[in-house]
Amino acid sequence: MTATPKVAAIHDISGFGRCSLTVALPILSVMGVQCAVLPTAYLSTHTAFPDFTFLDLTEEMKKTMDHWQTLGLRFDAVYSGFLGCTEQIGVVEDFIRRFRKDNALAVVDPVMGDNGVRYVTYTDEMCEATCRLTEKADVITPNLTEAAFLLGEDYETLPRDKAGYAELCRALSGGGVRSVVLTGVSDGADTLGAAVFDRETGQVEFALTDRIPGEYHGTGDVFSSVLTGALVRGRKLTEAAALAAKFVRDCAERTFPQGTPMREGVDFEPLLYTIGADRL
Ligand code: PXL
Repeated sequence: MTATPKVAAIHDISGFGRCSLTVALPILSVMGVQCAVLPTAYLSTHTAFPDFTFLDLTEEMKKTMDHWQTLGLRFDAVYSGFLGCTEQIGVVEDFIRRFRKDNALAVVDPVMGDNGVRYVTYTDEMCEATCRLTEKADVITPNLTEAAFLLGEDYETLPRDKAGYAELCRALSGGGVRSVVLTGVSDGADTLGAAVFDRETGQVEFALTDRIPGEYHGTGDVFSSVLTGALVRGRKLTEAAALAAKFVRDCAERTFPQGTPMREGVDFEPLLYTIGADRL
């Protein structure tokens, strides 16, 4: 029996709204991955709801890390996402330095915005620090908005074809030192998925599915969580991206006919079994 891999997930807890830790934890667990959580903030809902509450947990993160160090904990992957303030970017860098096993992966989802717009809690300073954090990563999972921020380009004028996405991936890879999974890409109206630059092969491949209507909140987190789980379970990057793209697509297909508000995310719970550890 091989040991269950351990991932440290560093994201906020949004109490309601299906994103960040409320998707990462169930997804990693069902995939047969032990998920330790280091919450960055507690919000009543994610930031697309009006009047959300926000509790920054930076001090608690630092205390938790000191405690975990006394226990000698080490992780097979560090997986970060939505952060609460600029200081936390340094805290995540410190976490990667202190807690990753040799050859462990640092998966950084450089969460900053979507649809060309920054999330309301993200400042210029946080975005600059997030760009710096991506330099410590083995794999980054930006959407097109975040890619524009990382590259200092205009979202509206980013290329929207396969050759262009391949160029973006290469630019985001920092000269090929990190793998890039660029999400929310399409090669026409009917497809959606990711462009994948694998630093091991130096190639860009695509993980596309048919496009289901709807723009659900938190699907970036669902995608990156499945990707991370599949990677620590030994899948190649393109296979992991294909599994993640299919799961998001299947969840959206199940959700759309229900007519639930997009901000409540995808109805992923009944489909968790499809990515269960026994199927990987
Ligand atoms: O899905 C990314 C995300 C995570 N956490 C919070 C968010 C968002 C996107 O809006 O608001 C709190």
